[in-house]
Amino acid sequence: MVLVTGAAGQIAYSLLYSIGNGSVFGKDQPIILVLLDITPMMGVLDGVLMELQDCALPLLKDVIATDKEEVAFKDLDVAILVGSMPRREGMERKDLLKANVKIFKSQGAALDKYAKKSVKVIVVGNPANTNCLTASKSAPSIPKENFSCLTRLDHNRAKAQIALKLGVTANDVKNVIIWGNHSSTQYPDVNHAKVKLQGKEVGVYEALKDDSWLKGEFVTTVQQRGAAVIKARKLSSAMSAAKAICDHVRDIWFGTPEGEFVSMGVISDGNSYGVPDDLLYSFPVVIKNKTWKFVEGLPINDFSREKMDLTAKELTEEKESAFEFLSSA
Ligand code: NAX
Repeated sequence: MVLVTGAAGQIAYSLLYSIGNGSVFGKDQPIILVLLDITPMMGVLDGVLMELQDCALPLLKDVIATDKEEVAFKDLDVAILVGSMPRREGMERKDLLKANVKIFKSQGAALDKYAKKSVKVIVVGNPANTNCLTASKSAPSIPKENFSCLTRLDHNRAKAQIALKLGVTANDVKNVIIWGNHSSTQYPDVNHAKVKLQGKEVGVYEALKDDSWLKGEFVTTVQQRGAAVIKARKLSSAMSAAKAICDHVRDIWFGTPEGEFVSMGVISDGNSYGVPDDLLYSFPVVIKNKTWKFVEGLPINDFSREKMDLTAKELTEEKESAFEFLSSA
């Protein structure tokens, strides 16, 4: 059982087909898809349901479309929480956070009550890190390690920028890191990244020989890529977001390749990379047997340290505001 929320939205429109055709959970894993959206979107959701049926996907055993949490969260193996309250013009950051705390508190409680205890929860809806933390805090019977938020799109953007610059494909670039918040304070770090050039693995700094680009334009391009897509498309990233969700969930399900790590927002333990305890922060992780572990012992230089602390500070502030709303909601 796999739930996608925000199922009538634009990311889901790309995502549902990939889940249904076996690109995420494998070509021999039958799937029941549950689609949740809010009541006013039920008409649109009906159209999505019809289209999914019309895809005639052999692995898709059933599709359930609903606006009820008690139906949507029942017996789930995986919950992909895409739906959230979007920022409207003139809306204050705090008001946006407050509206989302309400949604993710309610969905966390529904996970706690109805889903399997082994459920893997992936939060995409923004502010993704803090929404993920809110859901986890509202689902105390589910291990907090089962919750993660999407920073894989940022990770993929970083890989792609390096690949473009070197004239290779994204597959030839590995071990980039996104640290921190899925926001413009995130820090894309390629100090530990490698690129395959003429069959040999080389460090990205060594391969590019352009430190000022790597420390300047590269970082801001990745940080602001979401805004650049909105400006150009008049809509936010959807195809690339759906692809990143597939990468993220597939790695949880099947593990990361030997010698490679990926970025995802997970709960900090206070002992890793100087990040304060109990923050939902994006780290480099490896995954095996559906369990993630921090990549340990990477040396952090002063340039990185400063950027990692800055995004931690933003997340700490978001967390404090969210917790205020959480206790008063
Ligand atoms: P859309 O506005 O197209 O779709 C969102 C859908 O969520 C709508 O159908 C809406 O009715 C539904 N929804 C709202 N509240 C809900 C609730 N309480 N329960 C169930 N459904 C609810 O947005 P879309 O482009 O699909 O983006 C979805 C979310 O992903 C946004 O919050 C967006 O900011 C976020 N993103 C996060 C990314 C990440 O890397 N973490 C990248 C892409 C994307 O920007």
